[in-house]
Amino acid sequence: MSKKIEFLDLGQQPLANYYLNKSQIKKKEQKYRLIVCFNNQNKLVFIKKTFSSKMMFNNKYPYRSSMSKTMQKSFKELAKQIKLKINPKKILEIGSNDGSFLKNFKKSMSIGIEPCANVEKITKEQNFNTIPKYWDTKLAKNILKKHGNFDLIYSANTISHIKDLNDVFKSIDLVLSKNGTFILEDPSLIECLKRNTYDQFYNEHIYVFSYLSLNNILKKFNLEIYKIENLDIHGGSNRYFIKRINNKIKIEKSVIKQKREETKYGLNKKNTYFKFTKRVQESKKKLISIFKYCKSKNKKIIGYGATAKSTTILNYCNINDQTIDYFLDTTKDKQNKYTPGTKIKINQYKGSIKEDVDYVFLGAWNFKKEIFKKEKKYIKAGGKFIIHTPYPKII
Ligand code: JHZ
Repeated sequence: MSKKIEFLDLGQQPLANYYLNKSQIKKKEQKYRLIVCFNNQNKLVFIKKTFSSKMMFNNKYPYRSSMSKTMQKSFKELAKQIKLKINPKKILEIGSNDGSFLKNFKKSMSIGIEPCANVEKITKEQNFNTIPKYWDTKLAKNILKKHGNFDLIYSANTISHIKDLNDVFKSIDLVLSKNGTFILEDPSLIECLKRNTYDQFYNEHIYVFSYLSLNNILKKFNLEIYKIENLDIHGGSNRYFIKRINNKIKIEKSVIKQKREETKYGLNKKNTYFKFTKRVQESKKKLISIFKYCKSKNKKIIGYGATAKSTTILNYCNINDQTIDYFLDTTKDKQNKYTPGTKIKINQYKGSIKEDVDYVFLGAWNFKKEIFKKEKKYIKAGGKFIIHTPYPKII
């Protein structure tokens, strides 16, 4: 019997990517209770309250995948691998954002689907073939009629954002060619639990997938995973290579390994999730005590990378503009706005941490390596960061 178990309550939260204008900060924001659940039948981990795609992904969407060198490099390397090992004739990308992946392929062979018209426009302006629509069976049927099947479909950080997974995979089944590959990339549940990154949960991340849960869903559509790459991207992601069950490609060892690891860790058991909840509650206490300690010493704290993820942390731990003076961020559409719920100003990042600050809260902790490389001068001068994963500390 299907059973949904609520295991984590992250409190009242605003919509993660809803950065506020100055005129909006005095107004009441829409909030919801962020509760995370586990389905002990199909092993899916998901958030209880969801919002429509239209509400989350529209022509005001601020996220750009091109804002990090790490992402650009990852897309470039994947494109190289695809050309070498799969050599597709036609590529479809679901959730193409600002074209960071597509730009590695010939314009004539690729199509990008991106429902956020303001972001889609960026890729279209570079003469890529992009469609500003949501991925569903209606669109899949139209694409099939107009362009035929695709031998490669790629989707990074998008499928976990779509509520109706049955419709998602039905649509994939419609357009994927007989021997085609669907590459799906999303944050990894086991890494989220190991690293205590509860901030992977927010309104856009409806699901955080494991191999165990994905495989259960894919079976219904005669699809299966034949290879898995564990990536460090976004704090630990998995890249799943998916094929039709009757396609004879060998299932690689990486799949067996992932299954073994997830089972050993207990991703199929509810107790694992309740243990995680305890760690998250401890993490909250510790992070609050670090901020309190810094403030008691009259230290200046700023934030670095106003991420969607940090919306969860800041609101769950009640950290607002009384604690963090402002955030620095490279994204134009976030600058001069305020963080959702906690109303911390976001300033333009000007090439390095130039300000006289004592501590920098790392909102974009998933790009720690890239950021530390950039901020050598600040670190050399004794500058410190506050980070919440795997446990809150000053580094
Ligand atoms: P980043 C978004 O989440 C939303 P976020 C979405 N739901 C998702 O799944 C992931 O992306 C993929 C800034 N930055 O990538 C840029 C600097 O300022 O962790 C971004 O605003 N300086 C679709 O928002 C933010 O940090 C830098 O040097 O959690 C990073 O956001 C770097 C590297 C980034 O995703």
